[in-house]
Amino acid sequence: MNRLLVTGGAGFIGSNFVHFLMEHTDARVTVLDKLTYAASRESLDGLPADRVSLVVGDIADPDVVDPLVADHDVVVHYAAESHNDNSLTDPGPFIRTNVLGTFTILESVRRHGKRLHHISTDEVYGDLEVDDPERFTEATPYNPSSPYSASKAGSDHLVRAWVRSFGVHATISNCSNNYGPWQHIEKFIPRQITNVIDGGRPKLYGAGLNVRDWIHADDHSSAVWTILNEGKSGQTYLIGADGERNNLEVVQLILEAFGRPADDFDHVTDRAGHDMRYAIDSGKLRTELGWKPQYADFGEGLTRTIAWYREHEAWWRPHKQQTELAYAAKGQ
Ligand code: NAD
Ligand code: TDX
Repeated sequence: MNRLLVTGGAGFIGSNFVHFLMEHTDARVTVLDKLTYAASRESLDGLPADRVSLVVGDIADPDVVDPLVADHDVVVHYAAESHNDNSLTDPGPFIRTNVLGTFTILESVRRHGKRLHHISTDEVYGDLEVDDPERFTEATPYNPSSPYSASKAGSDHLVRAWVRSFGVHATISNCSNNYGPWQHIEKFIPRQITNVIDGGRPKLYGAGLNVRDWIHADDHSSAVWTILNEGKSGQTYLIGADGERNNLEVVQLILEAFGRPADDFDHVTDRAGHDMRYAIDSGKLRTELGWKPQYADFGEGLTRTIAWYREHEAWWRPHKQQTELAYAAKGQ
């Protein structure tokens, strides 16, 4: 497991995973990333050059993927189009990258007999009612709502089929909503933090009562590392840290951190088909593989994330105006 090919390693969660590997393991990493609008080379700055290299390329291009897969022990597959709102505006790139890109990687790991870990999302299970006592488990039926989550569900099904039909050595993890450093400011938490830094108001879709199950990106990374080492081939593991909060609560925590009034936010146009609630039961991962999250306290993780965005204004500032103009055009 010494040489890892990490697709999407210049994005939010992938880059956090590469930092995790540098800090906690002796793995060597090649990042394969197309450097879309969501990527940032800076997220990989300062990492040891003898252990991390970046190849700029498309996971849907077999000529790029195949020689890289041949040359590594394991593929950890993060690359994706990841934003639900964008999938509602233009679903095409989601099908191409998330479905065709995963197919391309699967054919390559099959050809070369390599191990794959596929990164996916809890959104493949659809949503829950706010008052439903159930949480998602590995046995929950797939029921995706958006073009994004449908494309991720499609990619999961491909991985499962390649395991069963071709004996590909693969594992899958479905994680809940991540927060932490290097997350693009189009996403909920960094959008609101940077709005408040700018003296603006957070923007809540609809009533703001939708629930997300927040996990720090570092905890996602440690879970993936655990699965890479201890996970059983063909298995799916759900990753979550018991971090359920509704969006209004999160906005009010952010406002409180800046000393702003609790009602200093706007309600804006709701997302079409907006999933109500995600909630993960990560019992299998904890019981069978012995994983547990380090960030037990969401408030503390959020405080550190707010500090990070305050300290890294030069990183997000160039994207802020354009991101907000695109939202404003949709009444959001
Ligand atoms: P992100 O949008 O921040 O990063 C995605 C990365 O993939 C970017 O660096 C981008 O350049 C790259 N990429 C996109 N298309 C590519 C292509 N065709 N070829 C090569 N690289 C390409 O996304 P993220 O939030 O870091 O999500 C990473 C993975 O984790 C995704 O698979 C996503 O579905 C999954 N996930 C995300 C969350 C979350 O809360 N963000 C939760 C669960 C699972
Ligand atoms: O400005 C906003 N206001 C708002 O109320 C934005 C951008 C979002 N929201 C709401 C929508 C959701 O209920 O906040 C919640 C979180 O929104 P996103 O950050 O867009 O995340 P979500 O749609 O839940 O999906 C995320 O988690 C699962 C990731 O983007 C996915 O890649 C991952 O699979």
